[in-house]
Amino acid sequence: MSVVARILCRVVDNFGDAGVAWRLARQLSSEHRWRVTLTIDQPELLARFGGDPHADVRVEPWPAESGAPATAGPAGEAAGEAADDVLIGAFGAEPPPALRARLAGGARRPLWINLEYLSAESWIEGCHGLASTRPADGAVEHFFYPGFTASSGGLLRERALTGRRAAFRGSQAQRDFLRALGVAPEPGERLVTLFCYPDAPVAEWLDAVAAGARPHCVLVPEGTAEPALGAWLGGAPAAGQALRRGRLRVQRIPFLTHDDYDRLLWSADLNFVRGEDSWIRAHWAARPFVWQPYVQPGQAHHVKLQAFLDRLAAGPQVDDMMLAWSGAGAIAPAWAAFDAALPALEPAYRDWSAGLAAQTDLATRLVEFCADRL
Ligand code: TRH
Repeated sequence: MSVVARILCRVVDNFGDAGVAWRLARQLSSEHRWRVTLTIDQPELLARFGGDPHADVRVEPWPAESGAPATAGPAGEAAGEAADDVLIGAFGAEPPPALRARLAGGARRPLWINLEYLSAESWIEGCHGLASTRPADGAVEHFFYPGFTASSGGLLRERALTGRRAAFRGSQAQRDFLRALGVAPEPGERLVTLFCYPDAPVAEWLDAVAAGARPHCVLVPEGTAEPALGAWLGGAPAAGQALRRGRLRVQRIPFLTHDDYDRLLWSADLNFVRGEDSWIRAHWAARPFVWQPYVQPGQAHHVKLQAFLDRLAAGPQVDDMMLAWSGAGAIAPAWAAFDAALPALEPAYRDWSAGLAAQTDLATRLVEFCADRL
């Protein structure tokens, strides 16, 4: 019997909440044959990520406060539609009132799961899988924590992903992909992608790269680091246009679909990523990356970053670079050391990625978690 599931997503900001919810919805549908509805308050964001010919996800806008999605309750059931078996609130999304009422009791109340944000901190292992009963009405919420260890909820990774990456790298398809983007790497050039938050030290880093010994081409998706780029270049490049300074070319590229963003990350020698979803996609490129965590009040993101660096354990050059990229240290010396060490660092990133890819992925863990409780 196919599980009927609903994922609830309310976008806080940026793309990550929608990106993770969409990716999970697609995978539950295409790989686990779940019948998935994604209820989201900004459905227009999904068009930017592209689709999946193997997935059959229904998308519904977030209901007005007084209502609920039609299929969730008796109205939908009367119309011949199955009620939800599983309700997944992404990142603490509280169900709309009518759906929330169904969680309180009744013979067919859905299994309620709160999909948390990813963290490398070890405390999440103690919380993963815990259930909490709401005193007001007895609704039971289950906490599902993505993470880097076998005792956590794991990481999102599609079944065929590493095979697709291996087939793509070095292929004609890769050359065609880069050409279509207007990217023409020059001999000896290091290809870098840049996706970061506005407070990353972009201008200082570009200065350091431009003054360095090795040529670099930095690809920047539109909407990223606009003010810093504009100020540094005296006007940001238009899509496809490359501006050169010293040993550096900077090129603006469009915001890509999920699948093309993967191809971009696989094509680059070094990826700067941020937040949650792009961070994990950079893992699956199995190449060096620099991660900028989502900036939080009170420098809480530095704790998250340090927890990750402790797990990655790739050495002081990596630690110093990622800390400096998040404002904890000077970027120019950190980059100089990281840049020099990069070739030697590649195996550490590759091994880290391979170790994680050998673990069970998040969607499969979630399916097993639900099967034990349904
Ligand atoms: O956009 P983000 O900053 O999202 C963040 C984080 O999720 C953070 O944890 C959360 O608290 C905050 O949102 C509200 O970064 P993230 O997570 O990497 O999400 C970016 C999404 O955009 C991801 O799904 C990949 C996708 N993407 C593309 O599809 N094409 C592109 O060209 C780029 C640059 C990104």
